[in-house]
Amino acid sequence: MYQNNPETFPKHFLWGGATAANQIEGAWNIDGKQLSDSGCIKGAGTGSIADTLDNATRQSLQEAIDDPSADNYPKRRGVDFYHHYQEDIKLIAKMGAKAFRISIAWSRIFPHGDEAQPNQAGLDFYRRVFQTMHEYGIEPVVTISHYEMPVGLTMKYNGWASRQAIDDFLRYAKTIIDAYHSQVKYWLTFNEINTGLTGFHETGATEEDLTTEDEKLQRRFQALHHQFVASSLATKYLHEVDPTCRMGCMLAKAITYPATPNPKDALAAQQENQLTLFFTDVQVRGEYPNYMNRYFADHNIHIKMATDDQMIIKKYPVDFISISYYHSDVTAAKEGQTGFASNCEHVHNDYLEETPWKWSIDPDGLRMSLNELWDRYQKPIFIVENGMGTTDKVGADGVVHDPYRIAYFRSHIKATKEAIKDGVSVIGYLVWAPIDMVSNSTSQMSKRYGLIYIDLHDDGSGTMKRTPKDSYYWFQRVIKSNGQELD
Ligand code: BGP
Repeated sequence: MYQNNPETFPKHFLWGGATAANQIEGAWNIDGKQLSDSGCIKGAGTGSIADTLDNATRQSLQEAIDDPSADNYPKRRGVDFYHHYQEDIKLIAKMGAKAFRISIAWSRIFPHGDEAQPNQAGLDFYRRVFQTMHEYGIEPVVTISHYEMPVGLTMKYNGWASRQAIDDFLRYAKTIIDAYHSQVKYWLTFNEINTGLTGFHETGATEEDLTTEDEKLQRRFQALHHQFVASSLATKYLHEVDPTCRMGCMLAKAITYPATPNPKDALAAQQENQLTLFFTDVQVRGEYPNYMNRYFADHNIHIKMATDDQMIIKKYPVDFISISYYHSDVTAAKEGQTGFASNCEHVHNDYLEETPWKWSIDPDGLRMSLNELWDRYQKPIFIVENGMGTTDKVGADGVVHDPYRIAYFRSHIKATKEAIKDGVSVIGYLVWAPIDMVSNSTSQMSKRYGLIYIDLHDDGSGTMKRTPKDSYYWFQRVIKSNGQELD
């Protein structure tokens, strides 16, 4: 039967903001916490993920473990949310947020990852954080693993490359589900799980002992397989403990366009898109898709699976899909090369503007991504990250005037509204980020995303004072009008 699509955002739409423990908390060695992988990554300056996060080695990690200061490791410092959480949540509440996404630092709960008992001080911290959110009527959204695992587990058995990580993760996941299921209804297992395709940063497994690209891919896909199983088992447990809770997967959704109408470019783009959708195919449909058999054969990848793994993945898929969306990509087929998704290279999109960090700005890509995911799975979609990282200047009046950020959000919220009119079920939109924080990929403070400015700089100087930017007041109006007032 035909029926009209909704004209606008649904009534209980989850407007709000998102963060990650390793980028905001600081307090890296306080109240029993030990280091996580992310606390062992140096600042990259203007570098890229490849220069920093994915090139960690056992030696670089050991040097970091032996270094007792936060000077070279900005994620140890964060923006001291650990001591500012009440003030930050109050400001986020005043903005009108209905939902606030944080992640739990695994190493605050199980400091080295293999303890038999959790760290009570860590558990108490998040209980207080969720309590504060509820006092302001804010719905917590929790990522169980956001780009970090206790570095102890990387050193002990090379992170997710080892099957042992499934058991250690489950002990941690069950502990926090037991502790918070009455406070937290929306859970996500692994942040941007598809970034595990580039290695250490997401898998916690170093690769210095490997030489060829295919050997590295073998390790990454094995690690990701362990995460798929762990994610399904965590979903199973969540539903057993509390059927009112919902588990989501989390995908870094970047749509890839072909560079030209040449079918070779279109094929390259299709394969790149499949490499992203593979993750939701597994986590939502519960099956490894056939096209990946081809990819695994082309790259000589053999994933070791235990007898029940495929059954577990099939039986316990996620309840909803969550995505981050920042930009789109363009791909061109490379002359003379064959092999699934190794025959292409990224090229510039001349139709789009970019941020100073060269991320394209493409709201239509968000609308297409939402349609694509809805068509493929018919599961509710939660946008749990969208935003613009750029430099900000504090004005003479002490406030950041950021029309560029407002323009970015406006265009992406409009695109979301269009997708809803297209018939897509979108349940929420969280900005990245309500507060400034240390950048994930470059560890800079100067790459700012926040609607609230934090006076902290790349060299660690600053008062940590929090001040709303113009975008904060703009978003306040957006939320108040449930997305009607966007100008
Ligand atoms: C996503 C991550 C976040 C976040 C954001 C912005 O990939 O989930 O952790 O930081 O991107 O990225 P960046 O800080 O690298 O600019």
